[in-house]
Amino acid sequence: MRQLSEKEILNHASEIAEQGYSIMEGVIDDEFRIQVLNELERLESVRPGGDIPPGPFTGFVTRRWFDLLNDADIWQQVAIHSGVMSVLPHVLGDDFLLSTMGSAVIGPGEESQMLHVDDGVYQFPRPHPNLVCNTMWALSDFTHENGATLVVPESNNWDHDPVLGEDYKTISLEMPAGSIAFVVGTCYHGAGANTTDKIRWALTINYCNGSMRQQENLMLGINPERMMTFPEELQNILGFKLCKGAGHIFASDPRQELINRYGEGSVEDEYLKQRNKLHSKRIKKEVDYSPE
Ligand SMILES: O=C(O)CCC(=O)C(=O)O
Repeated sequence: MRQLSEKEILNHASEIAEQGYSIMEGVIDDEFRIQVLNELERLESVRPGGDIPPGPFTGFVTRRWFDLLNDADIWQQVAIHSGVMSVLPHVLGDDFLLSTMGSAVIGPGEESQMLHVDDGVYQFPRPHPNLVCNTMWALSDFTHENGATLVVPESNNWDHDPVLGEDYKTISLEMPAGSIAFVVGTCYHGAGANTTDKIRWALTINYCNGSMRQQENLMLGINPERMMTFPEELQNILGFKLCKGAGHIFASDPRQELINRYGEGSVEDEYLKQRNKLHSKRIKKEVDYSPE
């Protein structure tokens, strides 16, 4: 992956602070991008249609796969993309965590998503420090027509969350395949409508301030023995280190106790053999992911 210069890192950080978003172009190598697309095709074959039932907020023809760190190893590399890892400390502080990883594969005919803020999940009054930063991975070109993410520039600096039914002036985050856009958790945004006959291929990889609860229950969802085989950088953002004293075991850094208990770990996890078989049961459950 292309390494960002210090100047680029600071530019992205200041754009995020000023306008709520910033686009990094040319940061996903083509080979890697194709591997991720192939992995999404594989997910379609084992968990067809995505991991959640169709719904007004998450979409009717949008495929969202979750719990990706229990799938192919490539997701471990996605989570610690070097450009993302170099900019996020300037947005969320040094102890930021991975919060949730998902796909956002928008099919033809999908309507635009309700504008929302990603840190709405915490219900904290604004203004507040940055709690969340999303990264939108363009695996295919993002255009206004195919549903590029819509943002309301500078809304990150407003003192309230979006009001339902209000008409906001949005722009489309148009970017070529291979780009990643940061969208800070206070910025009003949502997926655009896909009016084309082609799929918009994307990932949404979301990070949070180290003092916040992760949105996806990564520490319970992944077998600790399996986590021991992950790169250290990924272990850190899953919660293998302290954040200002929080997250300890025996009042110490948790990593040592995990090493004592699980050693080098193992990629074997018996449950993963049946996980995909439960897919159809899982998606029949009516889960409402819409913000309250
Ligand atoms: O897919 C997009 O462009 C935005 C996704 C998003 O904001 C969400 O799913 O919460």
